[in-house]
Amino acid sequence: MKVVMAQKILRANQQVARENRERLASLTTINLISSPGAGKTTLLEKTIAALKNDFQMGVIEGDIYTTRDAERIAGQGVEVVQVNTSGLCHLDANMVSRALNEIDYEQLDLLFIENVGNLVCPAEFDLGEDYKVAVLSVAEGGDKPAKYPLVFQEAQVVVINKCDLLALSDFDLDTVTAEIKKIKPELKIFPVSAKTGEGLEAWYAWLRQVIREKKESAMR
Ligand SMILES: Nc1nc2c(ncn2[C@@H]2O[C@H](COP(=O)(O)OP(=O)(O)O)[C@@H](O)[C@H]2O)c(=O)[nH]1
Ligand SMILES: [Mg+2]
Repeated sequence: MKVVMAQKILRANQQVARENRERLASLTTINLISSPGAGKTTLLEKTIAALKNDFQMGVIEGDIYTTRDAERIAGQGVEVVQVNTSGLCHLDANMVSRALNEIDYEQLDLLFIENVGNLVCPAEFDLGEDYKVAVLSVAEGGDKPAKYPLVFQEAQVVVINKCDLLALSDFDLDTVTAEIKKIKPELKIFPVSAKTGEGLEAWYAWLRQVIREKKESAMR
């Protein structure tokens, strides 16, 4: 019975995700997924500060109970909508649909969705995004891709954050990169430190590229 229920929920989610994708046809939407504390909000703060002169950005902040991340993002001067899941461990397409009713998304170039901190559940739910970006941090240990492969299978991009801590840990960047590629060879990987800024230029360049590509395809 449980399996049938889960399939029904996922099928219903897929339908709403398709509707979200249609609504978001003119902008780029990025769904950020990671364990709690990997650095999603810090990466967003840095990214918004770096790109806000060139692009209109908005953020949907998923959180279980608090508004702390939304307050951090609002400090960057972009439009932010908070979604509290009241205990649920992931965002679903319905929650994003309701959040879209609260944001003037048609005037945006780039919409970030910070998912609830969890490396497992969010991977199953299509929100209508263009890209899922998995954020893995050096502090979590290099075994996480092999232990939680689904999020890496579903993602198109992996940001390996907290590279400033590499020298202090046994996280081996080459080994972990190889493990990630074993799960999905075409994944793009950006080793960065959201704290020091190391590696972020390549991440920004990728964002600029996908924003341009989406606009071109929307005009066709
Ligand atoms: N050393 C280091 N700490 C970081 C980095 N990025 C984020 N942090 C810290 O990690 C903690 C969690 O970051 P946060 O952005 O809230 O993670 P989130 O839960 O994924 O949104 C905070 O104390 C950040 O200051 C980084 O690149 N290097
Ligand atoms: Mg956060």
